[in-house]
Amino acid sequence: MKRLSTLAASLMAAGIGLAVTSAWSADSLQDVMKARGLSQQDLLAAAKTYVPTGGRDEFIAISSGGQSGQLIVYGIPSMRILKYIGVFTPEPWQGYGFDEESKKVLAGGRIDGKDITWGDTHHPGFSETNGESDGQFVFINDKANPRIAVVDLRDFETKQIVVNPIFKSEHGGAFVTPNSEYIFEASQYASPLENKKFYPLEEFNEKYRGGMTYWKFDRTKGLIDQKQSFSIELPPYSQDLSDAGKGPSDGWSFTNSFCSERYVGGIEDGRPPYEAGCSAKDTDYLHVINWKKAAELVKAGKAKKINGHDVLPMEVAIKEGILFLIPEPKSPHGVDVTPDGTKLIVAGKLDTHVSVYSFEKIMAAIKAGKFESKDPYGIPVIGMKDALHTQVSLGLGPLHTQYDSKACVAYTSLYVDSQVAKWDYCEGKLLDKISVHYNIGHLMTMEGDTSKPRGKYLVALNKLAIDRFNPVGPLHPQNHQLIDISGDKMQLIYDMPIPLGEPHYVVAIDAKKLKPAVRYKLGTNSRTDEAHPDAVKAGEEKTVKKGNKVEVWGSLIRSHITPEKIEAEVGDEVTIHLTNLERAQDETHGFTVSTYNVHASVEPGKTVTVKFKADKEGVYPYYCTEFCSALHLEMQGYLLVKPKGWKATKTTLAKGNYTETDYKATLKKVADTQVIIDSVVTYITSVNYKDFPEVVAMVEDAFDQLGKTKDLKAKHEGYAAKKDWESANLWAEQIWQYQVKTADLGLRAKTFLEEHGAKKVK
Ligand code: RUQ
Ligand code: CUA
Repeated sequence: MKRLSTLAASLMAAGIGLAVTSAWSADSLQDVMKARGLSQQDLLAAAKTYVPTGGRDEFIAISSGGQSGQLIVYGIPSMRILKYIGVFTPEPWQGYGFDEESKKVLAGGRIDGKDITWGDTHHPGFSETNGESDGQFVFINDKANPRIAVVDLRDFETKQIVVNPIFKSEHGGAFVTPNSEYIFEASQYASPLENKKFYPLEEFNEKYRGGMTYWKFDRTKGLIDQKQSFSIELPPYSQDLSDAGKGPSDGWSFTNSFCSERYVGGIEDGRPPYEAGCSAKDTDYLHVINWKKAAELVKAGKAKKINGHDVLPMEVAIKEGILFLIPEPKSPHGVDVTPDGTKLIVAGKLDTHVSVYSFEKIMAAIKAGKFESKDPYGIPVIGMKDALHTQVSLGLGPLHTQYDSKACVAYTSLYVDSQVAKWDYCEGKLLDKISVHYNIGHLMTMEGDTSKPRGKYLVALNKLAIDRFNPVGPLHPQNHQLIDISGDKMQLIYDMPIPLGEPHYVVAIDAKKLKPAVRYKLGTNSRTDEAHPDAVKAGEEKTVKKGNKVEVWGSLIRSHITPEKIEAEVGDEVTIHLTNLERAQDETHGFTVSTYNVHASVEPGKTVTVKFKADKEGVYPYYCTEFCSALHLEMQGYLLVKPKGWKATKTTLAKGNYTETDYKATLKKVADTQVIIDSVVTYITSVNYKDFPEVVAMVEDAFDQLGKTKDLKAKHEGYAAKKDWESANLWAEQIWQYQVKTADLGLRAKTFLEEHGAKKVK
């Protein structure tokens, strides 16, 4: 108990005073520990991961969403999920795949004329500058349908999907060269590169091929330049994970392989199965490729075109001395270049050893022309002994390696042992081990695959969760476990269930490196980052009907959709462009039309288009799908789809029968609300609000809203003079609507200022 109270005291000293704060105000820290059965260890873990309300995480992780075809964004150390990003799969919240702009992005991923609306995402990779993550872009691959996507981190939206023109599957991507010159990917299951004609498995060795594709990244456009990209033809070994050289090894890339036996199964014909034939030999091949030289050879015209894409033939790569193999222990998985670029670590799944290769030794062997043999395709093979720095036995099923900020320290996942090993790769000795739950695949340290790892935390991505969470049926959540690696001993501090896909790999970046926008420039197509040709400013809204086409240029602002009705004839093609006119932070409006399968998420400044055929006569409400304001539910309208040649028989709308008393009551409400607004304005202008850009935006927006009431006073007074109490009352009511929005913003600004310690000004 004594130790306990010391711990409690120190936690309180560190500002984590459960005993004095609100949630369990009646309890002491000890009471809570007792009631919830928590140990000191648990409390420490909680203190290390807890981010108080309004607090921010130190690192941002972007994880593969596995078979969901999405990305998952979460904070470290809190492990709070911040966002899913639709990438290969439609994502309705963001309107991804339900508006025209994002449909174009998804269409970039069509294969053989077919929409492919899912993806098997594996390895996200940040764009890099000088070997460090720069926080500008993230790239992600699709293993099933070989594709790579580009996500812009200014708005966390997918901007491009490119299809690999010669592969049929791809696992070893997306890897990034130290200055994001190329994003590369390795094919996985060999297939004929042209793949237009059938070749039987009997012709596997001759007609099937593997390969590496180097996608040229145009940083200024933020897009992959498909014309400047190229591939290298490789033997039909199953190329796997890869990594780019850095520092001294910059210009080179390294790729593992398995099934270099080139076994093709055939249990149906009485042959041993795939898994036996694909792991028969003791070694597979590490591919060592000089991509800088390959790019020059392609420029010099040494490539041939396959499916319109530049492919450097194997013979050319061999002849020009840019392609080598090195044996590596049985069925390896990850290859990870050390932060200083001098070594690469390969883990052999079916071997307890982790092999540390020396880049210097590899270069020396190449320079001396010292090869032990050639593979069946004539590629020179460097002897394993001539390339190894050391080998260390770490445990069963080593898979992937990540690096610490401390020199020579690495972490390797042990799949079979369900452990993480911490070890020294310079000295070749084991330092520590920790158990994880269960069957770890990838692991990730903060910026741990870059030239400047940050240490601090490690995330274990476990393949099985088994008993870690409340059961939710046979399909279990995934388990990301957070481990504190700041001390000598690793400490497990958090279990995070992920309810989406199998997130193979995740990367994390210092949160300070990310600078996402809070709004778009008014009228932006967010998928191209260009001015949207169909954007409108307030007052420019219009609807045009031409033949069987109805086109609407509308706008959204609290709490109003312009237009309020859209009229069409059955069979018309309806196109609706919507611009969100808001400038306030987080004032997103959504838009949908009943039963037409369209949805848009329109963040401040964005312009979005939805399109459909009004193929059935009837009445279709449309509305805003985000609860954006007190009058959100009233943000509505009607699409009226009339039969051809329809004629109106009744031309007046139903009345509300308002009286003079109603009008007077509304005027009083308006006057009372103005008093509140005035008091808020007095407060805001009495402090240094101009020092808070967030507040300045809110204030501008609030005055915008209030500005709209200007002409309305004359209007309602005019109607009142004519004793048209219906119109007088409703126009006065409209003033109040704007006041409510103004007051809402004003109060938000006031709260913000109070919470951020605004100071009085004279
Ligand atoms: S995978 S568990 Cu990278 Cu797709 Cu290794
Ligand atoms: Cu706009 Cu709800």
